[in-house]
Amino acid sequence: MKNNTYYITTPIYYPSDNFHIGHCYTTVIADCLSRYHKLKGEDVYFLTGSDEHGQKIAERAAAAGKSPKEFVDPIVANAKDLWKALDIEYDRFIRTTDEDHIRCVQRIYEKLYEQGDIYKGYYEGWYCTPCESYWTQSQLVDGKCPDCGREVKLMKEESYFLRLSKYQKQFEEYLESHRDLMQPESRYNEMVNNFLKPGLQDLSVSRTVDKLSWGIPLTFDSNHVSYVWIDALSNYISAMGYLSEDDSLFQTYWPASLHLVGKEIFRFHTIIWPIMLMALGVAEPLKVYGHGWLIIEGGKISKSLGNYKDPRIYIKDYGVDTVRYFLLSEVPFGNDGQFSELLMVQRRNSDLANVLGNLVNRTLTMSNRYLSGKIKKNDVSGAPDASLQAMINDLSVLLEDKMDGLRVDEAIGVILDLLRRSNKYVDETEPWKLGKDPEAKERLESVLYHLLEAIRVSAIALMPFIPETSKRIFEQLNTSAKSYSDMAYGKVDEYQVTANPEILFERIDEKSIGVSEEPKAAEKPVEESKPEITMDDFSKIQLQVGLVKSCKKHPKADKLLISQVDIGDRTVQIVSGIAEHYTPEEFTGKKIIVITNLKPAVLRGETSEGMLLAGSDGKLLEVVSVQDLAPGTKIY
Ligand code: ME8
Repeated sequence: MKNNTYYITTPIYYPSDNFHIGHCYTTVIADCLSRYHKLKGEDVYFLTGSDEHGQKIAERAAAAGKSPKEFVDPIVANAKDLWKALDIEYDRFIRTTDEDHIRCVQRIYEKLYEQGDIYKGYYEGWYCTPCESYWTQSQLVDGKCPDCGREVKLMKEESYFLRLSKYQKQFEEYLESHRDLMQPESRYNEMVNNFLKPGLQDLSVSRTVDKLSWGIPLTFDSNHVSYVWIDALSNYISAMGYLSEDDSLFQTYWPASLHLVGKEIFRFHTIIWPIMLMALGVAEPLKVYGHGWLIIEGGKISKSLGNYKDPRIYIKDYGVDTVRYFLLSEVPFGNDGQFSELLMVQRRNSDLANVLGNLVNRTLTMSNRYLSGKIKKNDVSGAPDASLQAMINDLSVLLEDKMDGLRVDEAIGVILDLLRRSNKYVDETEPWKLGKDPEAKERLESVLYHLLEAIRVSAIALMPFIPETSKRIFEQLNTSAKSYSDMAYGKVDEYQVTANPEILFERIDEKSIGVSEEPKAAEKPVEESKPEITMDDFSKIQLQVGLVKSCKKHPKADKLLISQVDIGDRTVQIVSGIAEHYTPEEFTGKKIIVITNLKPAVLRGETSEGMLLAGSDGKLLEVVSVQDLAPGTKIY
């Protein structure tokens, strides 16, 4: 097992609607990592798919007058078409309605039930009959249903539970020596402080068929179907044939090298999933990476908000590699980042057209103009050669360092550094002058050879990121030296490049796209400065350090979070418009700065007894926080 293998997964997405650019983000990054490991000669398995059971899909199907399966089939077909358009090279697209998955999930329930890790109990909560939904006490608004505002009643319902609590200690011990499981590291403390320290509750894992019929039937109790996480998470091993007659994939590829997920489902993948596997006696995944969100005009792109275009429109307008390149390079991996069509076009123009495309085009044009496209390796060296050769030879090491550390955006950065250096090399060596000097033919050939080598090695490095472009570059260079071991200077003895170089990326006029969605910096309205104040004015504001003890979403407003904040001598409730930038889990445990003498205000039915300090440039928002000061400390 795990001999030169690499098993990578994306979440299985809900096909409650067509997939959007946020789903493309995770999937393109997973595809890039998968291609990178293949390039290095590893045996890779890449899994993606769809999570098709549950209340929401059942409801949407009913509203459309279809069965759930009839409802999701065209959405899944559409998703597969999108992945094709984006050059996603997966090994399997698993659907939770696939026969082998259903059978595996049933066997997992049976095994856990037989060994006593799933038991029958009662699920208790506040039930809203018209909405057919359970709510916890803290989710209620003024004691009523947060969705429809109607009366709720305390109901008790039979449910099976997974004994998470039994495994807490064993899991904590495991985690001590496997901190690598939770990536990036910053999310480790969040999980430990917010979920493990308060103690794990057993998890409800079934619903009775009268409440939810669109789930996997449990074989030991025909009155129950699976509910949410066991069904979904099991896909990572059901696709490998776990507990089936043919489990050769499982034997070859498990444990997963990397589960790539968005930060909002990190908890399920780093606590519930590892404990489930522990109970099953199956090895833990090696890493789970929780990445940030792509946001659009200050908010998360989401199916329910409907604030997005079909990503295929961008692919059609700008080409698949512009979209892939943007998703892979624009956002510091792990953080939230902005998506807009204008930013995508700007990135294409600045990196793909001006740096990569320009270098390839000018090198091929000069190769044809001065040497009929035939360039041999020679030793006639000049001053800047050594530094360019060193950069070419260092690229694979730098790339490996960034990719193995999952810093995908920085990996693109090191490739761009070589391309920029190469453009500078053209300016330093001035081949157009050498071309006019019959004495300098050999030096000219050496200069062009250096450039072709820089392009070739960069194109190998770019294969996982923009595979179609790399292919076009290899075709124009007419070279077969394109494997990972060819990433070194001097691997080609003689080039005969194409006589008809084609432009790789035309520059796109930024004015031609929907610029209204993203005003340029210069066009942004200038915020007026506030009038001068005295020290006296300022001293009226009481600023203190506050520790966020707990936090939840405002049940009636998507943009608001409600936090309980310890300010030393008391706890205050603060309602703030940061839900599109922080999950409640992420925010809990932060030490923030609070204005504690502000007159309380009521925001969408919830009292806010203060205000927190945060900054925003219109795209990103960051709450001001401190490290060591204790709750209640005054800020001057
Ligand atoms: O959570 N930015 O499915 P889902 C970045 N079925 N990534 C985004 C994004 C955005 N704006 N929007 C979505 C589910 N994603 C479950 C998963 S796994 C066993 C079950 C990506 O359709 C990101 O990977 O809500 C996120 O975690 C996932 O889509 C959520 O997809």
